[in-house]
Amino acid sequence: MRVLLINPFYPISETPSPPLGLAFLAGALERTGNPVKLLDCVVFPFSRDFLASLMQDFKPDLAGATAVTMTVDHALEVLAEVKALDPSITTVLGGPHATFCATEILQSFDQVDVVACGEGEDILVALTKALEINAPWEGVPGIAFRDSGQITTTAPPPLADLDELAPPSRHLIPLGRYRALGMPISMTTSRGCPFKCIFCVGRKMVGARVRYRDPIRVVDEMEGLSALGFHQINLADDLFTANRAHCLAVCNEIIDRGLKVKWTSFARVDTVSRQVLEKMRQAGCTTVSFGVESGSPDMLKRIKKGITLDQVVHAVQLCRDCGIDPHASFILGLPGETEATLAQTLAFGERLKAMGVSHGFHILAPFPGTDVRKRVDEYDLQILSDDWRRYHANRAIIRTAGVGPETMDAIVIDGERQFDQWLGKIGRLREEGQATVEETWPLVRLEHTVVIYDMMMKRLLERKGVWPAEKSDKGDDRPLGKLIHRVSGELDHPPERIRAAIEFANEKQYLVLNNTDGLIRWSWMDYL
Ligand code: B12
Ligand code: SF4
Repeated sequence: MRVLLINPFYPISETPSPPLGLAFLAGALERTGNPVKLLDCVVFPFSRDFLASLMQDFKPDLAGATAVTMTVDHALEVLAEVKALDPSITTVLGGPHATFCATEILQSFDQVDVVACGEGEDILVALTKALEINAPWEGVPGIAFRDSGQITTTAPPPLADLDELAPPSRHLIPLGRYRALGMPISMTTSRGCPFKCIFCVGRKMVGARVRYRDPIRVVDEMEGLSALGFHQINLADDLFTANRAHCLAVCNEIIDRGLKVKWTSFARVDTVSRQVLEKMRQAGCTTVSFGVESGSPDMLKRIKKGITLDQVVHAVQLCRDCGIDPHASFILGLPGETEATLAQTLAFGERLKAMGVSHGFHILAPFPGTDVRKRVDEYDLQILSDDWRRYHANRAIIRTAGVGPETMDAIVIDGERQFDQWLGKIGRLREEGQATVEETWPLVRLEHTVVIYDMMMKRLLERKGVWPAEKSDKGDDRPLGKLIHRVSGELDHPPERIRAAIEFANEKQYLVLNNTDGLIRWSWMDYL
């Protein structure tokens, strides 16, 4: 079976990582002999023509899209185009949104034939086998599908043994584009989380029992990613620090190999200790993100977070002592939120800031599958929108008895303004010549990213980066100067910013120059 996997669009401002779930699915499919292609709408602009030519070349039998709640509309649009182009293709939707909305999706969207619930490796392989021999879909585990006007759901497969899984097929992902954009790459060392926070679906996707990968294989993978030029690896485990022995084993393996790699991870404040953090620092960990959620002890109990504010203060102080940057994230608008609890959260955020801890605010998005959505009537919570595109957690789509959406939005907007002010300050210092290269780098990298992203999404290299070679193109930097000139008119950025970004991309070899058969052709280094 030829399988097309689809990563739907979501904005660069959300710091996208290369799609790890799809890479795992592709690995499982390739291992069982199924050719796979990946359409990545995060770093390529989607168009029907682009899809049509991809489908004409590849001729898929099966198309599978992934989605979180905020990206499901785009995933459905792409699947509708797939079906319109070739109705004989079987379509599947999977990921954390579809898993908990299978019936609604199958009832409303004809372009979806199958919904895959939970971890997809075994499901997708079983589905390809069933399609190959025309077997009934009842035998495929973990799916929902329409069957004579009814929706049939099959029992989930056993949770995978992580060391038995095929390695993620990252060669199918345009990693070069993510690297050019400066995005971190993610990998996992475990799956699962034993805790029961009422706003989270992560645990429900991957189970409460944490499964671990062999630390040797984990570090092999890290080594491979670092060799590809990814200097920041994000450990996407739900809870990397869930098990002290596993965490130490991974760190020791990195240290023993002398691997110099920087990485970040998620953790709970009650699962870190000085010994673990010191080891993590020694092994290259630069930042740990803690879900603190609220500065109100009552709220923390209500949302079943199971941590105390004292534990938060202790954990972030330990991080600071060990040389790791702690980051604390809060969720506004959880059940029971009032002006008073918001004030507690803001005050606690300020307290952390005074300790040198960065923090950020999201607003509760009650995702399908969460307890908070399922039992909304038991909480003082009103869900204001079922427009899934608004489930990005940056603006309020809920109100509690005590707080309206405007109040919560104002807090997040203030945080965004502070970030802009910080960038503005760096910009001013740069103009006055009073900032070092290191100090201006966050702003400069952001400027490069924005230009490079616009060039990718406007297909500027494809449209403007190809021309018949002339005498004037000879010499090392001639074609680069011409490229800058040719694309500048299409970009809404100051000329010096465009030049700096393109020179940077060229120097880092994110750009590739091909000069054969009398044609100059610039392209992005797509595959690594
Ligand atoms: C690491 C992580 C991130 C990272 C990297 C994300 C990435 N794209 O790689 C960052 C920090 C960038 C991030 C951002 C966001 N995240 Co996040 N993230 C996670 C986390 C902790 C792990 C994801 C992961 O890599 N898992 C490992 C891979 C292997 O699993 P997977 O991607 O889920 O894929 C498997 C299955 O889902 C399934 N599957 C997936 N797609 C398909 C498709 C088909 C056809 C099939 C058959 C099966 C299938 O099979 C895959 C292999 O087993 C999860 C928690 C969790 N456990 O799900 C939250 C989670 C996915 N994130 C979540 C959210 C909300 C977001 C953001 C919207 C947050 C924000 N406001 O910015 C953005 C959106 C990004 C996006 N479009 O994915 C929610 C999603 C809930 C929802 N219903 O929307 C989760 C579940 C956490 C939560 N709050 O409960 N995230
Ligand atoms: S928020 Fe974190 S600790 Fe809580 S259930 Fe989800 S993954 Fe586990």
